[in-house]
Amino acid sequence: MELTWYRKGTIYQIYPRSFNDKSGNGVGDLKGITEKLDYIKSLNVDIIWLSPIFSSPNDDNGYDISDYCAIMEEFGTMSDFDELLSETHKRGLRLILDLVANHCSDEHNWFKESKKSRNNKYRDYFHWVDPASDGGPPNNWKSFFGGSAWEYDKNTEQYYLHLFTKKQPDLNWENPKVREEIYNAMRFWLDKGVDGFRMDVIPLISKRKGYPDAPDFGFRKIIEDIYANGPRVHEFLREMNQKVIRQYDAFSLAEGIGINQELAGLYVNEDREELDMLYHFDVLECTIVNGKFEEEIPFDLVNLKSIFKKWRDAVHGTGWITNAMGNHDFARLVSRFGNEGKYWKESAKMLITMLATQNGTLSIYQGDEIGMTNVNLDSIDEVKDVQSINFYKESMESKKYTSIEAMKLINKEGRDNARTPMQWSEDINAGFTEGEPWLKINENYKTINVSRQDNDSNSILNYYRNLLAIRKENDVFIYGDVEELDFNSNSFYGYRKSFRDKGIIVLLNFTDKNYEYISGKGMSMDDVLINNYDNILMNEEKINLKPYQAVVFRLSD
Ligand code: TEU
Repeated sequence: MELTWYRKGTIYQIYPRSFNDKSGNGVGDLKGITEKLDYIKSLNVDIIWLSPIFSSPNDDNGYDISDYCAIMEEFGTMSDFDELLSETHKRGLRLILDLVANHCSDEHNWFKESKKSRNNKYRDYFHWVDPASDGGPPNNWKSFFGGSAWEYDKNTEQYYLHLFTKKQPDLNWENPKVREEIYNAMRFWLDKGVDGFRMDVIPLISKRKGYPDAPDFGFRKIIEDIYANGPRVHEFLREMNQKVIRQYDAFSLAEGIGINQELAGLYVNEDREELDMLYHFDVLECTIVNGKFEEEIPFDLVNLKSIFKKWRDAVHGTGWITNAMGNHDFARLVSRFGNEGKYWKESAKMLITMLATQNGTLSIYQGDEIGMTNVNLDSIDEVKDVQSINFYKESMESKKYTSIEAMKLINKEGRDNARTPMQWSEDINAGFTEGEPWLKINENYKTINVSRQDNDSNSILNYYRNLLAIRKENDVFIYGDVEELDFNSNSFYGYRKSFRDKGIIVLLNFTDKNYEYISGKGMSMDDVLINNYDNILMNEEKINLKPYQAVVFRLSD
């Protein structure tokens, strides 16, 4: 595959609400991001992805858009955006926006109009359906955030569909006018010079005719078979590609909810001209069976290896993916997959070494570069995420969990973990705001913060910088043939990669114990590209990896 800029690049995801607040209203803003562009550049990333910055009543923090071509007031103005974009480009970075095209806000003018009457010209911008014969919802679909996916409107006596909260009505993509509205919004931003879009829940845009009931086979499969991958999704995506994306030097990144390896090619095979890259969920969901707060399975390294392998094989030579292990919807990377305690630093560095050496574009999430951890919220009053709040309410109503148990689950898996404000310094409010932060700041900000790590050559932050610089120089990190080593080990992850005439070998200890890897053949201290410890205990026969040690060797030609 040709290693185009977006394939070679590293994506840095910003959750603007929690990044940096310049105005003092307690909410991060665009000027705050502009102020930190030199910091972002210093990470050696290439593409900034901004979670939604558009007008929104914030029921789901911007994933409920009320005007696609206006900036959320709390975040600043359009001229702040223009400045951010031009300063981003000045530094040789790219900027992509988060396009939420499956649904909008119920406060969007389209929906307000649509609700007025059955004859309103915006009525079929949405999925309005008659009640079932018993007066209840048209089918058994559940919202991702709890309860029925249908909301009744007394005035017009029909239900509308909302796969997320009831303030996020699903748009009706069958209607060509809706598609044109979305394309126009995309053009508006592309004409300003943005470099592409991350496309929120894009596999959900085409609904199944007649809205068939979902069989009772677990939420994950329901997503795949009933909500996502609808009959016209590929036609819509091709149209979007031809009419919009291809007209610009831009790329599209699909949030891959409901897309498994068999279906991946249909979305991202290069010759199909639909989407450029897939952000798959399997790593993020590797311990989650059927959605948040439900039964979890323990982390299993062999399973993780097979996920990476399957995805690599699924798109090899034909399409492209990005790999991520954290974002604004999941618990913190190091808390979930690493070791928050004694080996916090080592495990954070090991995890990013693994991700940065997988085939595909690398996506990292703000704060992971300094090893930010999960937060402890004391009571439901401190919880801000609508998914967690709904879960709490439902748990209290159904008495499935006590309040203490529900809070425990929220603190473990809830989305606020990843949304606490960025920890810049030891100053008040972690240097994030001079106002009252919209969400609690993690109490550990005095020890975990950017300013402390900036000048510490041994910090997680400087490890990220170094690793990403090395990745830029070594295409074999990004792409190549992979040979697994000791695949069945649940403690050790190792692989040899080759691309063109270059090769590397990656050795990762996933435990807090030493691990002896038998064979030091072809590996020499002179060929170490990166190592998260000061030294390596090795000889010709074996390498003794320290807890969470990660080493990448260059293989001699
Ligand atoms: O997420 C889609 C999505 O699948 C999430 O609901 C995810 O399953 C869940 O958070 C994991 O528990 C996207 C956005 O990333 C998310 O922030 C939005 O809330 C959602 O779409 C609706 O727009």
